[in-house]
Amino acid sequence: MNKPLQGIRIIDFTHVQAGPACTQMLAWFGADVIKVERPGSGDVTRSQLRDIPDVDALYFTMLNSNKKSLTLDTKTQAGKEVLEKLIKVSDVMVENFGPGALDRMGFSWERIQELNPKMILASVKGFSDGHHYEDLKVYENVAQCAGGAASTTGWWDGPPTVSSAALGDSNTGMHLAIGILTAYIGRQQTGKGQKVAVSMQDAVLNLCRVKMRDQLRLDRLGYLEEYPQYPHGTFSDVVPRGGNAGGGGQPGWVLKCKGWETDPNAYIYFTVQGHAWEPICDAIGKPEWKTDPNYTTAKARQPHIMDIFGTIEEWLKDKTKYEAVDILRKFDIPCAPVLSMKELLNDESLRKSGSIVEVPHKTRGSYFTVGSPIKFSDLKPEVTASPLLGENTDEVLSSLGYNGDQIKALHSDKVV
Ligand code: CAO
Repeated sequence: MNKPLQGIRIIDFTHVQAGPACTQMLAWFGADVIKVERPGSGDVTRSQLRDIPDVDALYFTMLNSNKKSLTLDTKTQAGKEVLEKLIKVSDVMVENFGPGALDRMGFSWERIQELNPKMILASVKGFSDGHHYEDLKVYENVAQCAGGAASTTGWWDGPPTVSSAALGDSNTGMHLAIGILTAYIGRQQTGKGQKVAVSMQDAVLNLCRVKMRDQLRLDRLGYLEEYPQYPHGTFSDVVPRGGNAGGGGQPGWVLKCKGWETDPNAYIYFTVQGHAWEPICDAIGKPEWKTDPNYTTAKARQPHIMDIFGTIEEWLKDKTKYEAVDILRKFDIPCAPVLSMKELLNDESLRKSGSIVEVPHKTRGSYFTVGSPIKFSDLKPEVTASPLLGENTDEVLSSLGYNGDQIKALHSDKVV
């Protein structure tokens, strides 16, 4: 079966994580993604955090599967000519260089449009065009701090805290992928390409929207009833860090299970869903709470919600996180074990669904990586290995009309 994005040619001028995560996903769904890399070194992640000497690092392999690699020094005249030819026959160019780098290279949006008016140019930057920080280079944690995630994550008596989920990087890449596909559909209507840009700050903020909701509520009310600070603590004029609080309308907390003293992940997340109160009482052996007015409504429970969680922890003392979830699932209580990366890697369901896949690689042997988190009824994305540096250089050059001698000359001049 043809993959839906088959026939879409993407120049992948990306590096590190935000851009590569975007183009990898489009490659999974069938796009022909050609990663353009500096000769000799390539994407910096090829050599960052290596676990095997001289072999592409897992940092690179997990963000660049299903792609081709073209080495090209785009600062040389001959390199620019190759890139121009490539732009003329491609649909999309994705880049996440520092601010102004593409312009300095001679490929401004105006120039790209001259070369190919149908081209979609997709960019990731730390901050949006015209923002007072638009000149800043940005990495993951910088974006988490600038987008509101860090100030609202962690403990109220500790510093702002970043998440290990790549809210700044991969999340921005996912936003960009939606933008690219939207522009591509738009092009089918207008015949014209357009520039698509996502800033890492905006992408983080978009995911932190409930915290903006809380700021607006705090401005009006002076308190936030679902936060651990309510009703016994104090609120300032900014959204506080709420620890592991539920954050929505349903209180929740991370609770200790059997073995927590030695196992850092012997915990479950437990949610007190309003309409599931009676099943909760039955599950944890507290049937008397079903009729006690101190417990029957969410409002009545909130002032002593931490004591309620303490009682549930007592109940969890002799149960592993898996045993606990197996009991609670029978009562329809939203919960899950806290899973370590080791447990996730060995999770049979994730392997079966293709969310974690094993991929053969030319120099590494086989390696595990994430597969598509998006599942389709008529498409099974297959993950293939990331390319070696320059693995497809000659193939791409000859598809652009370069003959053997010309390709040889580009190699000997170190243009490719
Ligand atoms: N041939 C020749 N030159 C190349 C090239 C190639 N194939 N590919 C890149 N370059 C050059 C660029 O032209 C640029 O040169 P100048 O600065 O002289 O114009 C340089 O390499 C790349 O610069 P950079 O600013 O992108 O790289 P950096 O390592 O200094 O910064 C980063 C990295 C990520 C901070 C920066 O790229 C950035 O802010 N990107 C936008 C935000 C982003 O995506 N961040 C997330 C990264 S994932 O954590």
